[in-house]
Amino acid sequence: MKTGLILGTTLLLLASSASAAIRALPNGAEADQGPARVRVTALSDEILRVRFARDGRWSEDASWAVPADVRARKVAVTPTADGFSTGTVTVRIDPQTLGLTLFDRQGRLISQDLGQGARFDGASFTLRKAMPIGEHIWGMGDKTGSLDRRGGTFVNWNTDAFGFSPGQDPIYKSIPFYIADGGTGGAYGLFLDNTFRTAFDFGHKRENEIEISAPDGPADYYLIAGPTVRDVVRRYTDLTGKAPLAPLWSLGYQQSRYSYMSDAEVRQIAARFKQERFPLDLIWLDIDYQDRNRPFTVNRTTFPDMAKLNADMNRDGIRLVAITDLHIAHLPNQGYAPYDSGAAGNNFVHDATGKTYVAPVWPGPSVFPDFTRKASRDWWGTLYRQFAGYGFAGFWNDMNEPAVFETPTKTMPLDNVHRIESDDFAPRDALHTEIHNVFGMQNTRGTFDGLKKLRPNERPFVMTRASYAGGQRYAVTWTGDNSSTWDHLRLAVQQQISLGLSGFGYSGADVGGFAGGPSPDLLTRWFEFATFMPIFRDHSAVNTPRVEPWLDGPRHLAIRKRFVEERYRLMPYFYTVAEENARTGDPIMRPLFYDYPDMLKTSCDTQMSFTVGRDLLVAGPAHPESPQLFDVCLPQGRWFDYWSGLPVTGNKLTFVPDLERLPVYVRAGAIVPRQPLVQSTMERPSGALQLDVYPGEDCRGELYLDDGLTTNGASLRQSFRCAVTPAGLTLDLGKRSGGYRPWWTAVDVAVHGWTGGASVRGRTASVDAAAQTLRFSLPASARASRVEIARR
Ligand code: NBV
Repeated sequence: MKTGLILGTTLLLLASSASAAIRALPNGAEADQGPARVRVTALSDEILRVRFARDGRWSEDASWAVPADVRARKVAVTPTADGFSTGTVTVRIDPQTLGLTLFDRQGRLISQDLGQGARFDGASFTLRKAMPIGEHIWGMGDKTGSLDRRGGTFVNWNTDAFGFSPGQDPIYKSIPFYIADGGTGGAYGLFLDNTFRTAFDFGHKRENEIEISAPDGPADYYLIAGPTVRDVVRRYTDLTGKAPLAPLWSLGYQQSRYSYMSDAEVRQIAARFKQERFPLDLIWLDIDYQDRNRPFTVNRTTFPDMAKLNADMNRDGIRLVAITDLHIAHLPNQGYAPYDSGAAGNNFVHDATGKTYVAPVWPGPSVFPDFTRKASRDWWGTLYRQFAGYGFAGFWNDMNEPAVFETPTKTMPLDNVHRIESDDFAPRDALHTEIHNVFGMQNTRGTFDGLKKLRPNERPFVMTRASYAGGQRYAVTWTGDNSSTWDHLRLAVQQQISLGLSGFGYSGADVGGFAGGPSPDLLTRWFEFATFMPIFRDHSAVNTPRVEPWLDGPRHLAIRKRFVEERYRLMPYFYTVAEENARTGDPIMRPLFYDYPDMLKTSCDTQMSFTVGRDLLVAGPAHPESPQLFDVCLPQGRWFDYWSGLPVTGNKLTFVPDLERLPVYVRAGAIVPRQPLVQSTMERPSGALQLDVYPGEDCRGELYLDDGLTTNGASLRQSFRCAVTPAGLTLDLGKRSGGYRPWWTAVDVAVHGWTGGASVRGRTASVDAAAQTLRFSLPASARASRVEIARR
């Protein structure tokens, strides 16, 4: 029985006699059931925060993932009989169970709780959501298995997983965020902001049901309405932050190995790249440059002059990145400054008895900075002063799950104590059970913030192995210690797509595999795929066969080089997509359904297909190791073959696998900016900017450019449009915005799919009939201009 409606106050009583009241809040609603209480608030029309108080008391309103100013966002809502509506969604709270149902404004179901809104049992709780038949589940970060998480069950616990198998769980990262795609009300996202060892079951235990559980910590989650997957990803990154635009060089080719042992060896590697004219931007220094594996030291015998090595490499267009593990060697009063300064500031994690926790890692007995204290992160940041001075371009935070040797748990004891003093957390002690999953993320935050202080105008580059939701604000990531198998090549595609949907737009996997040794064909294929992936780093373990690109003879080298060169030619497009990622959250490497939802229903096996931005589609064979014919399915609409520039007939093609070729397509309607080949992004391209125009629907392209390095420098933005007209084609070059002066003075345009003669601005233009390509040049101009192209 409805008992009352008091408008004009914050109290809206709509309870039946048997159930609790639903109280309206200016930005949401609250309800009680026994001692439990739920509060649903709207941060925006599409992002709702759901919090439970198990015994009437709210857990602390603080978060590592969602910054305080974001949590403070609110929009006014309209109270309804059993909940409220925002501009886009309606929430109903069942007063009996505190279960939530979310609808769009047309009344279509987005998400629905099963049973209680949250079931509490001691410190633990469980949430249950309906997962209608046909709904796909994406996200959850770097987890293995298939891209669609439906049917799977996952645990979030950052784990050093050397040589992990393609089904292993958990591995390095914890991103308790999924996207449910395919319900009647469109896609939604759910982010559980709980750092404990949470578990997600997507219909494994009970069909058509999602069960989320946590052993402890806040029942505090965000529901993000779509309706598209793109909407959800963008909003998830509104919530947890965008990955800042990384330096341009991070998109270049990167060479690494666990065991580049000396200055001389690094120089030899660099010289060989130069000799082969194989483009290269980065060489990574793994732990072997250090003195007895002690972080922030250099072995002066093997690396006598780090500053000179950096400077000499830079002269050849190569930058160096150094590993800096977080475990500090336990060497009291032995002149090892990282230990002594850390101990002086009480910066290390304590054990259960309050003593500094000491345990073995690479340097032997080690201590672990307490990254949950801002003061300790600040101190950690200062450790980079000398290395930044040497000229290292970026840093690599490994082992930060944290990995600990000689213990079956591979990490520190769960009752170790962290002293949180950060953000809007109340200063308090927290057990490792709570901090474990954010330890790596806070490690990278210390590194990132430290580098910003040391080089205020430069974009910090940090790569991390472990992280948590929101960690994309501080570091890019890679998938850890994979193996040299075809399954791992497949897995890398899946994991990197998934990471992109989970906020980490920049990711890489060790090309060729870390553990083991790839066959020549596997390494070549991996190069081909990695050409189109965000981070392209060839890396391998010590005591495995070497995998520098020239190692399998001239044929393989030539293929690998051809692909890497193509990536450098595509750099303007890549960088533009990277900037889009930083601004919008749209991943660099995307599943086909991101921009082409019809691909969810394709009959082809597309597990090795993805797009770079919206316009480039890589359609790799699902089983590149197999000699079997394979099918490529393209999304609705027309496509061009990227390599030949010719239009494709039909949307389903069949190929004979060929190691020399990776099928890549361009959307008809794309305008792709490219550049002349360079050997490193440090080299200024000489010649014209190339614009490849692929006429079709919604014809447009973008270009973003800046110095690739600094944070507040000038930039350049330009949009291009084209339209098919009765006479031929018009190409609009938009007005350039921003003050950055580009390297080109001319623009070479190639219009693909052109048959017959042509005149451009009234003058006869040259058409390559076999390639169906019309080419002409324009002087580069900052002003908007239109080019009329007529058929002749
Ligand atoms: O620092 C050595 C390696 C590194 O090469 C690898 O990429 C990391 O994932 N590191 C792990 C430590 C131990 C590897 C067995």
